[in-house]
Amino acid sequence: MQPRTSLASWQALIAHAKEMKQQHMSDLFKQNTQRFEQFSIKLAPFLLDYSKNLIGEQTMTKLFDLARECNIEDWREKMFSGERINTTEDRSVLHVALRNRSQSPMILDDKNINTDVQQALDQIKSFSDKIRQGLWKGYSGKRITDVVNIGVGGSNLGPQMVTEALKQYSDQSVNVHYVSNVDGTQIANVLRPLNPEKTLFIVSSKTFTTTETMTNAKTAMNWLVSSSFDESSIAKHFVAVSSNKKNATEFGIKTENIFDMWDWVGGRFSLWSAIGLPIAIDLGFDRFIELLEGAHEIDRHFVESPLEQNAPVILALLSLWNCTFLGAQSQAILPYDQSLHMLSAYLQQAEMESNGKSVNWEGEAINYPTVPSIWGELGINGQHAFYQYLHQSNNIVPADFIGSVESVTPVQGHHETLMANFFAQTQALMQGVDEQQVRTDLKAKGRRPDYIDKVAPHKVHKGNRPTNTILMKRISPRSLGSLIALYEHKIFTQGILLQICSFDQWGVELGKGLANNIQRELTKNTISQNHDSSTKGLMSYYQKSKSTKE
Ligand code: G6Q
Repeated sequence: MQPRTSLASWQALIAHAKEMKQQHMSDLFKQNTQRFEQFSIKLAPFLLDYSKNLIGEQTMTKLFDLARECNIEDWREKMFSGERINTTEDRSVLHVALRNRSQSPMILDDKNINTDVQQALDQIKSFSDKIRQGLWKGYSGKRITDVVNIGVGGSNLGPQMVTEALKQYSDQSVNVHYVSNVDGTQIANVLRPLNPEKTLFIVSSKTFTTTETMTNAKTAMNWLVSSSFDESSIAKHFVAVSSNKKNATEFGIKTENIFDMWDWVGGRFSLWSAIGLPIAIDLGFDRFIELLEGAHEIDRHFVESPLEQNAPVILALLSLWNCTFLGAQSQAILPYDQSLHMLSAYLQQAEMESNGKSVNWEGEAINYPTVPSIWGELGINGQHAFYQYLHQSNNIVPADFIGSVESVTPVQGHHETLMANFFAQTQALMQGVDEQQVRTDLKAKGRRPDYIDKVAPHKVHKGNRPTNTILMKRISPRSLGSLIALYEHKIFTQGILLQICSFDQWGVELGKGLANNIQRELTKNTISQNHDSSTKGLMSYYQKSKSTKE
């Protein structure tokens, strides 16, 4: 297939990148006092300032030319109209239908799937209301006080990230917990303070085959039955979210307790479906709908705005510019809002599982750098840890800074300190501090010339490090929905620009099968001679150490 490198706009960007590498952003800001106005977008849920990137007007023109040569608008239309753009799995990609609040028809295989979505929402409402109002009783007639979501990856990260982000909106009528790790320590710690009579489990697994989730679910069932002494209690304490009803039923979950999922919703895009059940239980159904509405608002923006004003498209183009054309290899997500403390983990999955691939749609090798690795941490914590690397290492790490105008939990004197850091960091990453400035500052502090000569090079900050700033008004179900959808569409656009199948995850599937053989050997205390010497050596050490008493 025609590689992206053969496009005129791609070649123009390669040449342009060479020129731009000679520029410093602080000069660009001096030359053009309108940079902020020119390179920022104000939308209802947030402001996106992308002026602190190594870009000029020409850069953006060339990037938009590329977007047009890549037919971004046609691809967007294909996704929203239910074409099977997940070609390797032969599936449509319609998570946008889950939050289609305008009710415009979403047609899949000649059927309007809005009806299915509405039924699922009705089921979520009815169930979450019952739990929250104490009408759903456990086996001994007591109301449910604790809900434990058992799931991993896409069946965990989205709901948990949202629950954590919107803690202040929870009335705590029910406590929601998450178990994702098959390390027994996690489930043991979660269950220790809980009462089986008042605990309900949601087993979230699209495939209902994921070993880690099944193992945790079995442990939870045993925990319940060892208290109730009655297998029929499972019906009152277990529900499932899955597209594999057969497996869920065989596992022991009643058909009427199974919430549907569809193959046109990818795991990492599924928090808008019944996978979001713990969110609805924690916050109430109305708040869950607000989350969907916020996402829908950005869906409309993505579909209706011209590319030049389209926030997800711009974020995708800038990622491409920074990584493929300027050579950055990783990207940091740096929230300055405690609510978003799980955002980088969530986006790590969303972007890396979607676009961390090296062949194009036809399976041909891609011979140019594609997407960065995504990492990050709350900004303030990062400042006292890895920001050293961001400011002074030889590797340039583009970063998204995300903050809020208002805190959801205002505490006198805190927010201004937080936000002062937020603004100061992107300024410093952009401007840097040159040697002359360092020397002047040291001299002003009365330092001796020999000390200045010795220390000055260490205090130079080259600057010219790209950042995007996303400034939310306030974290709320609605604005969080918008923020997540912004990144979802960025990732979609990035995949199209790079010709990557964004909606499969063969690397994850590989992991799902890999451990099975070894697990059998570990259980039987044997080691296959077919393993390499390292794996054999490690397994042998493990097995011997287990049987050795200290
Ligand atoms: C997400 C991935 C992956 C998946 C988990 C759990 O897009 O496919 O993270 O969500 O592996 O899978 P199940 O929901 O099938 O248990």
